[in-house]
Amino acid sequence: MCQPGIGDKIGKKIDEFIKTGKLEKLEKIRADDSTKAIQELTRVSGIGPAAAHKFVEDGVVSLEGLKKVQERLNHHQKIGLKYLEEFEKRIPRDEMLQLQEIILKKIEKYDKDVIPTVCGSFRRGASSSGDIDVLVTHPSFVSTDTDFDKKALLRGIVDTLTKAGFVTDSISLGDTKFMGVCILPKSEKSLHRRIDIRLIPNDQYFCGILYFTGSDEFNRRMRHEALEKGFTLNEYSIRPLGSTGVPGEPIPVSSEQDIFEIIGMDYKEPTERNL
Ligand code: DCP
Ligand code: MG
Ligand code: MN
Repeated sequence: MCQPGIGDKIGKKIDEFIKTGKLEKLEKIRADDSTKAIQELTRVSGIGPAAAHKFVEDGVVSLEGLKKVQERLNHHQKIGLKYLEEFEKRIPRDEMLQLQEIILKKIEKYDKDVIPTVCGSFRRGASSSGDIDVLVTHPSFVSTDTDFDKKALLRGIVDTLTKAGFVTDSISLGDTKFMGVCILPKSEKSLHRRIDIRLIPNDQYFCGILYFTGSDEFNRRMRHEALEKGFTLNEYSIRPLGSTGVPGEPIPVSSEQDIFEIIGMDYKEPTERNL
């Protein structure tokens, strides 16, 4: 359909638009733009791909745009936006050691029976970490006990760390999981860091520590190895699989070594779990 003033290229585009109602090349540019926008928005802690997609659909396509619609952000996302640059910086090991010292000291002072362990990449000996993953347990908290006041214990720990000027913000506080923000108190140039504290029943502590020490790839391989030996392993327990594939009761364990032994694996130190 060549008309005077309309070249072959444009003519083809007009044909395509009339036939399909859209232009493939334009659609591709649009898709690229929204992929970029989604990537930018997911830099904010609390904004996953689904939430980012929704913002983009509504025309919010940049961090600048996001700042203008604060009222549409939930509490987690507000904190994520507030500390965006700081959360993107990794935590040097030297600072992790100082953060750990405060955590252990303050928790010990609050309740000497509470056992805290800093897990994640830090426990694997990493030279820097993305966040702080803390697991705590208490001798009188077992998974079968429904009377133990978990909420009071976790709240007590969080309050203590907040009063110390260590925890600066709470993202969420449940019965057994706190997500928040912390900083080295009285240190001028230190940054706000993401911290998670999980309260784990005593009988599940070692499966919890194993899981939250990672790496996630190491966990995948170990779970796979467990299955091959007829066990199912997760962050709570290790259980034998019967011939029908139905998991039995959790096997009692009193160390990480026990878990490796049950599976018939050589023990791996946390520093050997960097897969
Ligand atoms: N984990 C897992 N599978 C996931 C997420 C987490 O097995 N999908 C476990 C293994 C991780 C641990 O939880 O090591 C902590 O999760 P992080 O995301 O904090 O990962 P790391 O601490 O290993 O790395 P980073 O330094 O980035 O925080
Ligand atoms: Mg971590
Ligand atoms: Mn983490």
